[in-house]
Amino acid sequence: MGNDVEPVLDRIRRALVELDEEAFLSAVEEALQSGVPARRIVFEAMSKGMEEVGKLFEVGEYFLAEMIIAADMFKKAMSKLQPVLDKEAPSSGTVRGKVVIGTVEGDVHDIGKSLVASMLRAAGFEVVDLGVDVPAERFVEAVEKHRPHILAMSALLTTTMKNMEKVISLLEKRGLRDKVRVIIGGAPTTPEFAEKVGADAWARNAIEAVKKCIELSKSLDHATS
Ligand code: B12
Repeated sequence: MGNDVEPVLDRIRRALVELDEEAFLSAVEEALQSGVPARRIVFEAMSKGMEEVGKLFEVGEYFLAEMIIAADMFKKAMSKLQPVLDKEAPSSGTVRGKVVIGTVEGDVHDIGKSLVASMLRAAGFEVVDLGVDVPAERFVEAVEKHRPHILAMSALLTTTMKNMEKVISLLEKRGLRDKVRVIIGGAPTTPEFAEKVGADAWARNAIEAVKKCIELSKSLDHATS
């Protein structure tokens, strides 16, 4: 399988951008049937399509309604893709540690956060998903309660990403900062921002997030042994 996969990935991306649900879902099905890896469908076609939908919104060509339709289409496709993604996971069976994850206060974007959560589960992490619009206090309570190895935060808005800093300072205040590794992500975040707010890691997408969380859990093993 080589470049012959590109046309179907391109059709998936375009159908999502054009909000053509029927063409989109059937192209996803067709790709799956012909053996295209689910992760390529999600990351090389669907995620790119969502970025384009965002750009169309930004320039005023699409409105909130179109973003809602696109999100709904994405979720419908995920219900078919998720079981396949789980099977494609590199190392199910190994318990790698616990992660508490959520989208920060003021922010209801959950597609990327949920994708990160499910790929972490598939890779062997126990994941506690706090959902969206999670206040700093609730993140910190969850760290106290679940004692995770890793706290993962998502933000999709430039106006909400600062809430990650709030969570990290609250962890410090409660004396919990050195008990947990913090990873952040989401479209407006960058490695520089992660460093600035005092997070331990940043990842561009769910595939990288799994790699970084594996590294973080190893670094904790060293720290505690
Ligand atoms: C779908 C969508 C929505 C949907 C969300 C539905 C849902 N259930 O999630 C709805 C319609 C509700 C929505 C609402 C709004 N949205 Co919106 N939305 C989008 C859109 C088009 C796609 C997001 C998405 O799902 N992408 C697909 C997933 C797979 O990708 P992802 O989220 O980026 O996640 C990946 C990585 O970022 C990373 N990641 C994500 N989280 C984490 C966490 C960790 C720990 C790690 C390591 C990695 C990681 O891994 C993920 C998987 O690979 C984006 C465009 C964009 N470029 O992101 C705009 C976008 C984020 N939205 C935007 C805006 C402005 C809004 C609204 C304010 C619009 C309005 N006027 O009301 C509201 C805000 C609502 C709120 N309070 O949160 C802007 C934000 C601009 C900015 N810079 O702040 C964007 C960028 C669009 C744009 N270009 O203008 N939106």
